[in-house]
This record gives sequence, structure tokens and C-alpha cells, in this order.
Amino acid sequence: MNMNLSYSKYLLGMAIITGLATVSCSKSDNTTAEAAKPTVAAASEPEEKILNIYNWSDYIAPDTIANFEKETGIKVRYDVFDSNEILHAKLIAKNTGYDIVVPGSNWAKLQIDGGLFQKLDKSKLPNWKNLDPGILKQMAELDPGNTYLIDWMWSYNTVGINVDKVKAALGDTPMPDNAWDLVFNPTYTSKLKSCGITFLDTPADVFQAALHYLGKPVYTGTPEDYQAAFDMLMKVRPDIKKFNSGGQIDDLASGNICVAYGWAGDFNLAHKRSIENKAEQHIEALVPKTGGLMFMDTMAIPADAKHPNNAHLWMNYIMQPKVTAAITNTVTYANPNKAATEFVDEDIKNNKSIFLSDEDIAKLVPPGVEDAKTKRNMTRLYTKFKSGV
Ligand code: N2P
Repeated sequence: MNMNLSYSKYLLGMAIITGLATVSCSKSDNTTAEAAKPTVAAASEPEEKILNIYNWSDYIAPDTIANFEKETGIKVRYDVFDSNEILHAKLIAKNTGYDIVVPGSNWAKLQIDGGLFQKLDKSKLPNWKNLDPGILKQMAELDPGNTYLIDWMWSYNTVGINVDKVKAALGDTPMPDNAWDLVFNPTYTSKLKSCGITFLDTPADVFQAALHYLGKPVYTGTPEDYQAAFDMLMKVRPDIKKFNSGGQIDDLASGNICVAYGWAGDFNLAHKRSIENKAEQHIEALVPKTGGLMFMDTMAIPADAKHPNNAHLWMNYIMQPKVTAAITNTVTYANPNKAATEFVDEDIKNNKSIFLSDEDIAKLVPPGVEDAKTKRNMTRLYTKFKSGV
């Protein structure tokens, strides 16, 4: 995606977030988010056979939609995005036209609080029984009672590398003990610059990882913590070639870059894609010994969705073990469906950077969310960081 375009969309999103904070606080106004919350009663009205979905790019199996259409006679329109900020901006502007959206659970919390989603009607979701109770518990931290959200897939922010290119660029310097050094320590980035370093292109993703690397609170840091993260980031800024999110899969798969700060699932997918494309790059998602940043991308139904009943049919369809397993087998992301595990390919099931060991899961930083003031500060610092001045 074009960097400037994606960033201007981001700024639009941030401007609107500020607006959201204002709306959610004005409780006396009858246009408040609370008053706008629809009931699920609308879901029982007859609906046209259409379902509009907005999901992350590279996040579905080739036959997921076709099989749903065959099974239900519902026609799916499917659009993709690659940052929470873009989705958030659309949700706040209302009338998205979507019946299913897939925000990260931390952003979804803001959206729930802003009245942007409708409650799930669990009587329409018998396949709920297949979900992993551990994941549901984790989700309930941000969505109490699992009222609005169903996890689609989950993974963590980490460092991905092209193993051979990184070894060659590091020369005599051994791999660091802590994988985060590869993107935040100038000793390594100054060498890896030669084969190309890329970062995710959002303030939140970049500052969360930087704060984690510095051992500071990831979501609740002080302004001084953010300044320290900024100072640290500026030292590696000259070594970063690109800022992109959805484009990392192809950049890694083609050998265009050798190190990425991004999503573990996309790194495994880049490896798979390079084999499919006969580019044969050995790409790995590293599991930092200090832990990665966990995220869960979650299905939700916008408050003004026109086809909530079809949305429930979709959710229930996705929760079938074989349907979920096919998605995991395609995109190399872990899923929330316990009953799906037996249908997941052995090499994916045994890949310890996809299905993490209990010990590595315990080290993950759980999803969280910054307050509006912190988000504004991050945006300001990120703009400076990215422009490099
Ligand atoms: C899918 C990327 C989604 C991960 N390719 C970030 N939420």
C-alpha cells in the first residue's frame, strides 16, 4: 500500500478517535453511543441474501466464501484493509455498509464502548461450543461476558527474518539472544540495513514494541516513557528502509527485505508463499525470549449493519472446525477453535512460532489499549520518527 495514502488515512482515523472520546462522555445527549445501541430484534426480520464483510488482507482460505455462498445462497462482498486505524475511521463515520468487521480486540474495546457494535445473539451461534475456553477468557478481559466479539485468528507482533540474508549481513556478529535487538539495536540494524529492514506502519504498533523492548509498560506508559521510546527509535531510524503493513508478506517472500517488525502469522505465510512462488526464501517468525505482543482479530457486527442475521450465519459457519482449520492451514495463523485442531496440517500444528508453547504464551504481552491522550502523543511522536527529523 502507498505509504502516504495509508498514513493520511491513519491521521483521519486519529482525528475521529478524538471525536469518539467526546461522544462517549456526553451521556445526557440522546444521540449518545448508548442510546444508539440497537437491539438484536432486527436480526429476525427477513433479509436480502447479501453479506458485506471487511477483513484484513491475506486472512482467509480460497474456498471459505464460495462454500458459505453454496451452503446458504447468500452472496458475499468481501473487502480488505491492513490497519486498525483505517477500519476504526470507517466505523466512526458510520454507514460502513459492512455486516461483519474484524478489528483487533483492543480497538474493538473502544468500539464497543462507543456503541458501534451490536450484541451477539448466541441462540444463533450453536457452534460457539467449539471455541477454546482459554481464548474466550482472554477475550473477556476486553469484552466482558464475550458479548460482542468472536476471535477470528490470533498471533503476536514480533521480528521476522530471512535467515540466510540476515546471517550474511551480520557476518561475524552472532545472532542476538533477544530477537528484538534485530530491529531496535543499532549494532544490528546498521548491518542489516544492507538487506532491508521494514516496520509496521502505525504509531501504536511501533511504540508498543519499542516500550516493550525498553521494559516499560506497553499500553499505560508515562509521557517520559514515550519520549524514551522515541529517542531509542530515532537511533535506528536511518537503517529502516520501509514502513508497510500488508505488504510485508510479498516483500519478504520475494527477498526484497530481510528483516521485518510485524505479525508472526504473516512471516510464516511469507515463507509458504516464497516456496509456492519458487523463490525459496527461508523466512522465520522469531519468538523473542522477552515475549511478543499478542493480538486477537475479532469478528463483530456494526450497530447499523443491514444484514445482522446473515452475519450470525457467517459467524456460525466460520466456527465449524473444518472451516476454521482451512483458514489456519492457508494463512498460518492460530485460531480460537479447539475442535479445529485435529484438522490443522501437521507442519502448522507443530510450528512453535504459530502454536506457541505454554511457556511462550505466558511471556506474551496481552492485548491492551492506550487512552485518547496517549494515542495523540504517539501520533505526534510517530510522525516525527517516520519523517526522521
Ligand atoms: C493478516 C494480518 C492481520 C494481522 N494478514 C494484524 N491484525
